[in-house]
Amino acid sequence: MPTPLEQWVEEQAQLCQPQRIYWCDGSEAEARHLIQIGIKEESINGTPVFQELNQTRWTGAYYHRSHPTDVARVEHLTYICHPEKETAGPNNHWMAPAEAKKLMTGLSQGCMKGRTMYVLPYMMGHPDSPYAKACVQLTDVSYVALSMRIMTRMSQEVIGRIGARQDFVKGLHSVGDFDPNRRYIMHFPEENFVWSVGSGYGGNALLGKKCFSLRIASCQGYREGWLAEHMVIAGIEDPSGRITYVTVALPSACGKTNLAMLESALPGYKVWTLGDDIAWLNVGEDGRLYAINPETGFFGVAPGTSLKSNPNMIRTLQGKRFFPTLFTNTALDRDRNEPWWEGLDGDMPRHIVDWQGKSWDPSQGTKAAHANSRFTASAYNCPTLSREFDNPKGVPISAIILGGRRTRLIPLVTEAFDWANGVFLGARTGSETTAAAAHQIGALRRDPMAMLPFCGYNMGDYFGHWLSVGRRLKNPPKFFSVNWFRTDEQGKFIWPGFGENIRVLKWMLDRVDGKISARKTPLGYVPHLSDFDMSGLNLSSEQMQALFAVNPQEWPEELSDIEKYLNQFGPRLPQQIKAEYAKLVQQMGA
Ligand code: SAT
Ligand code: MN
Repeated sequence: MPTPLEQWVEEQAQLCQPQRIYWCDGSEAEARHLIQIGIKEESINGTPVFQELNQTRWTGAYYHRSHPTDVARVEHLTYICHPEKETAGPNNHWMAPAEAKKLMTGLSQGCMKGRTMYVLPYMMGHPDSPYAKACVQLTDVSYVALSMRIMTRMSQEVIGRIGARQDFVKGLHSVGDFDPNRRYIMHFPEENFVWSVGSGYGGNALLGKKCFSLRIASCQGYREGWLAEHMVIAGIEDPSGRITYVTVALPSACGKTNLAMLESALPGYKVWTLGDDIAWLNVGEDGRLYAINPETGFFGVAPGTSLKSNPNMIRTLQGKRFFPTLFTNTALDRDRNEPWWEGLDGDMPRHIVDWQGKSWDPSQGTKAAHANSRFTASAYNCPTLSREFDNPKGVPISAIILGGRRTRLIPLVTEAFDWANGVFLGARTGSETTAAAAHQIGALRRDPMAMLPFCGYNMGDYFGHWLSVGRRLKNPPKFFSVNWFRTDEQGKFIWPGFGENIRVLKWMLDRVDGKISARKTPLGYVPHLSDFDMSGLNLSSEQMQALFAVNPQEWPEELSDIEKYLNQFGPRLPQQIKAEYAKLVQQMGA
């Protein structure tokens, strides 16, 4: 008798008709073998799936060039298929499950002909964690199989763990023919199933990542009483050696990875990395909020990553412990056979090949690396990895930090008045858009808790769920908002960011510990300038004031935009959030 898993794999194989089926065991030997297959046997758009890079400076590094139309998440082709449209909410594209299955069945008929179907058994979360989930993804490209080995805990033991169960998390992925018109990412939360065709890009193809660990898992969390969030998890060690754990939500490409492995500009402080993208939050037995990172790797933006912006990431990328490290759509230094991107340290190489494989020179006015070019690297190569990384229980969280990219209005840091005010702060957060998804860059969009593209159900209910988790906590974390991106009259960023962000974290720790008071504004508490550690940093007091300014006369437009945004959730918007909005309006004197 085949197990439910074997039977499911067989059914998908009948639909997709691969030439062969390959069950992965997640071992390093297998990874080395798959690299060779990607170099010698598989290609995309006529280019081999992998190219070996200079192994002296970049141990275990391989280069991948995507199909030119396949460089980012496609939110307009991403659907959440609940039986009822209302459950998906105005924040999601919706399709009825039966219709979506019919469409996807048509697109998947024979889509793996002549190719290998890789079966990837993996855990999201440490296998010993009560919060972990057993999953299986099918894919038809070695790049995805290897990326999943880096990003998840892939092993054959998962198969035994699934055993006779039917309810394991399922993902079916094929790159299809890369036709953008035949590209869809479909989610079936009621069946723990993701079905993705037509793209090999991270967020569309590594189905354990945004698709499962955020969109589907957020629905599981809603049913089961926990939260799946788009958040960094980090430990901040103070000079006494005590470590305080925080989570941080920022939209894609706003510096989450840099923050997760920040190298402190303040002596005595140190940041320990637990995750750069996803946090699962559970109420622990002691009534505190605990976070685990379901992933084991970083899928980060390459351009701008340097020894200055993120030295620990550069060290991670050159790490030797875990094989392999992948670079996707960066440029190449042709002479040294090394990855290169705008913002990397050192002199510009003499001969650069751009992300599309063409010879490049700076006078062209184009970028050599794609703006959303990425690296995929194991957390086990990270020199600042927290010793709690594999703790099945996770770490207790003292602060939840929310932010976006705002050139105006929003102070460098504020502290919410209480939990409900913090959830409202999350609900009203907006951000100027970046290159991580295929849309206009620089426009303002509301992105509550940085979850807009990732919340798998109605966001009105999501705000209510956050409020209800808060009611179960005995010792709730404080909420903070951050904005590294405020500009001056000349349009220049006021705050230096990067390693200096530790100053903001330090202020938060002092607030969490009840060591200092703060100044009340309509948006929450902001620092007294005298409490904010500016030692060794050259910012004038006018600049500091500009960073923390809250000017009610600038707010009417923002307030009405927030109201318009929240109103789309109609009766699903919790009363408490409406009350928080009313309070803000009143305090702004609008
Ligand atoms: O969605 S991805 O995981 O590909 C990257 C991102 O947008 O954060
Ligand atoms: Mn992300």
